[in-house]
Amino acid sequence: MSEKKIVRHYDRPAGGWDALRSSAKHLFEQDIPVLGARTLLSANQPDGFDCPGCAWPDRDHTSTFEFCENGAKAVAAEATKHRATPELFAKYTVAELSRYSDHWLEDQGRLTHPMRWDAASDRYLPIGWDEAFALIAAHLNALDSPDRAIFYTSGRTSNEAAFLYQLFVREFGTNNFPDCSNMCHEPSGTAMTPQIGVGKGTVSLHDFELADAIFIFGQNPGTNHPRMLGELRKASKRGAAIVSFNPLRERGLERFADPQDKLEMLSGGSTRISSDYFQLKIGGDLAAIKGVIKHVLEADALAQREGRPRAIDTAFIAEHTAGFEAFAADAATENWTTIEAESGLTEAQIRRAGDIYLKAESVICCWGMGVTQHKHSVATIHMIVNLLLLRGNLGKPGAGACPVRGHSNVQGDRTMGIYEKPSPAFLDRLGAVFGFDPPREHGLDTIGAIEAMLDGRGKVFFAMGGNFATATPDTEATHRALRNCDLTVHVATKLNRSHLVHGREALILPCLGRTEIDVQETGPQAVTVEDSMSMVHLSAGINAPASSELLSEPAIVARLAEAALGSRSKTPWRWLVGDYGRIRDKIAEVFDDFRDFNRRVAVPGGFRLSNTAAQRQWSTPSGKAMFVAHAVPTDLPVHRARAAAGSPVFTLTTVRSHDQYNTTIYGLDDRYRGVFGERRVLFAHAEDIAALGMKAGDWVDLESLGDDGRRRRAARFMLVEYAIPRGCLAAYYPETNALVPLSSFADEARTPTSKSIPVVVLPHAQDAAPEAPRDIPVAVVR
Ligand SMILES: Nc1nc2c(c(=O)[nH]1)N[C@H]1C(S)=C(S)[C@@H](COP(=O)(O)OP(=O)(O)OC[C@H]3O[C@@H](n4cnc5c(=O)[nH]c(N)nc54)[C@H](O)[C@@H]3O)O[C@H]1N2
Ligand SMILES: Nc1nc2c(c(=O)[nH]1)N[C@H]1C(S)=C(S)[C@@H](COP(=O)(O)OP(=O)(O)OC[C@H]3O[C@@H](n4cnc5c(=O)[nH]c(N)nc54)[C@H](O)[C@@H]3O)O[C@H]1N2
Ligand SMILES: [Mo]
Repeated sequence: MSEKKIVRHYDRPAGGWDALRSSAKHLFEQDIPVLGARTLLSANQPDGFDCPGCAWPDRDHTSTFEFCENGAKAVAAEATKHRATPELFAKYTVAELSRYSDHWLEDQGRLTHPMRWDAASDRYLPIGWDEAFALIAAHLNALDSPDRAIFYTSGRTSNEAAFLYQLFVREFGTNNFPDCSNMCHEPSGTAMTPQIGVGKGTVSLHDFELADAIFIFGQNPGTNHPRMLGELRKASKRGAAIVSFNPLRERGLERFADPQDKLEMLSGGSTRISSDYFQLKIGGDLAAIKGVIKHVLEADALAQREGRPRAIDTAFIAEHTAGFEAFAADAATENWTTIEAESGLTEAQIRRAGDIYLKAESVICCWGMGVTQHKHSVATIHMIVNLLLLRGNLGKPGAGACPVRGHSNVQGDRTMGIYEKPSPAFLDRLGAVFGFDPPREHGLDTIGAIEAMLDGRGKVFFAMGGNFATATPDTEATHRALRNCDLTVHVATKLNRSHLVHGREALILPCLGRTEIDVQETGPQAVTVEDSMSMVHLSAGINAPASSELLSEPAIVARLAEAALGSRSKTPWRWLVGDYGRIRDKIAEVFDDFRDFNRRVAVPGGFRLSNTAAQRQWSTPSGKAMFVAHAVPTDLPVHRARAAAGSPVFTLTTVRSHDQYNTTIYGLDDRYRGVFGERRVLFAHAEDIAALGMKAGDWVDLESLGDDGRRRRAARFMLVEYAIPRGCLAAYYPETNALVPLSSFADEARTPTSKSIPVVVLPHAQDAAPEAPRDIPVAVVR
């Protein structure tokens, strides 16, 4: 950990020697000798495990090891030699543990024993597995309705574990499946399913080799999908245009030195990534894209008048789409003044982006959290797809939609049925294969689950991974919700805040991680995962388990199902987990796409799930891909807060630093943004800092202005000058989650609006200081 707080300009490219140094440092801090880093070399290899870092696909799984700094950190975090044993829990009460920072909790290492919270001593004490399952079963079976129980999933869970988990929960009788997707790419599925008939991306890695232009909206691949930089670098080198839309200057979108390229490393060279970088306003994407669309339509009108070839793909539009006329008419009426004001870009900048789009024969549009965590996220994604449809950039080589997923198996978990709104056809099939009548009523999503726990409808909270207490919005409300439960249970690899914010009874169930050997009745097992481009492949751990007490996630589900369902269930739970190939055979019976699953996944690299939109078949009600019109929104919570408040209201976006994995804090540095040793920072434009009468280095508090009229506060952030548009601010997630009202979410998708929070900036009030987490030095060293 860096001890010094320093803010300085980072002038090097992303990647390079600093990336190698940083990986070595993180391995060292977890007491993993670099020479023994066999673990690392097995990431994303045909006979190794799938990297738990992100959902970016591997360039053919048989290639040599692809170096990725943040993949190395994710692997090191799991393969750490540190252990959170019963001795740790004996030493501290839960109240004492709660005073430590998330970074410290994470650093205690891998959980080794199932633990039960003891109210009398306020300590977690060891408990046997059978006893733990009996306790959960007793709680579940005492509920007056299965819908009183809530089953959360984070996105690292394998297909096999997820499939068994949803089966158990549905046999138990509920569709209450909040998951991390609800806070992540939910709007992507919500937008694309009715629009093009699939809720997933349509491109493969091969398309990245062919694209003439790649548009990237709201994504920071240098930190969150470092292997994507390799693809972008190659695209840049062969002359493809790479166009970034991002309010923040992100080094990874500017320049990259590939640690795998000897010449680049030795010469100190690097490759330019973005050919054009548009620093739009936070939440300005819809306006910007609509402007690009206007430009394309105007160019087409001009081409028609002048008798030149059309600028839009009229044949594609006629054959494959519906709604074009109304959509084009709507785009014509949107005026440039609104587009400029809401996007923060000039008409000339937008027209330039439009010209790049027009010049390219094949275009890929990628997007991440910068697009999905706003009130108008679904509309923005519709607009991205509209843009693609205009020139037939869907279902042709080098083109398509690419929502870049987060967690390494978040897409697979959904495919396996972790969804609160399952389709009747899926439920029919599941019921037929397993001989039961699945519940039909839709279940709770993440926000719905918090509301239900708050008002007493939700009584048992069970989490398959993740860190619900910290990842969710409205921290104060969420914590109250969890504490209001009769029982909270967390299946986890590492200690985190959610284990400390617990119900009247509480359990921590430690599980195997993906890097570890998982031995069941028929020997070592492999699991499967699905990446962001719908490739399904095997993953097998290579390390000895962190503790002999650990169970695998599938085994935990099976034993819990036996305890809770007893003779009610016809499913042979023990037999299924005896050999994960048996689970895969059942998956194949339920999902046509997984026919012959075991054989097809045995091939190195696995197989790709079918994607109708990529084949220009539109599984929509109309049988066509839909153009969907939306006005540029001018009445968002931020607009309303601005109109109502006297003082200047900023739009705050919450982002990941380079040293974190969601709520897991690996370290206190954010190298590419030039911040070291401090996470409580607030990135702001120099002129905004001056206008506030403040200077860089000053400490401030943030207050959000929610539509519910309540002011939520997050205290003590250090101002940092940054290349960001005026009126916009950025700070890290999860320190700022307390500012997001539970009632503020994306239309239709209900994703918390973590990327557009109306806030005011106040001088730091000493009395508002949160109790300083113990491992962070409080004095400012500049
Ligand atoms: N190392 C590492 N890897 C990860 C993760 C991690 O925490 N650490 N998390 C994983 C997960 S679950 C996910 S979902 C992904 C997340 O990966 P990303 O989608 O890259 O996530 P963020 O860091 O939240 O921020 C995205 C980018 O959006 C920009 N942005 C913010 N607001 C706006 C806006 O209004 N418009 C536009 N155009 N841009 C905006 C920010 O400046 C930032 O560059 O990464 C996955 N991979
Ligand atoms: N303000 C704000 N809030 C956000 C976001 C944001 O950008 N801004 N991003 C949102 C997004 S995109 C996401 S995906 C969510 C993430 O929400 P979550 O998925 O709930 O959170 P994580 O931090 O990824 O979960 C980390 C924990 O998972 C456990 N874990 C790790 N590996 C395993 C495993 O193999 N098995 C099991 N059982 N447990 C494991 C460890 O105990 C670790 O502490 O947060 C969301 N919240
Ligand atoms: Mo995510």
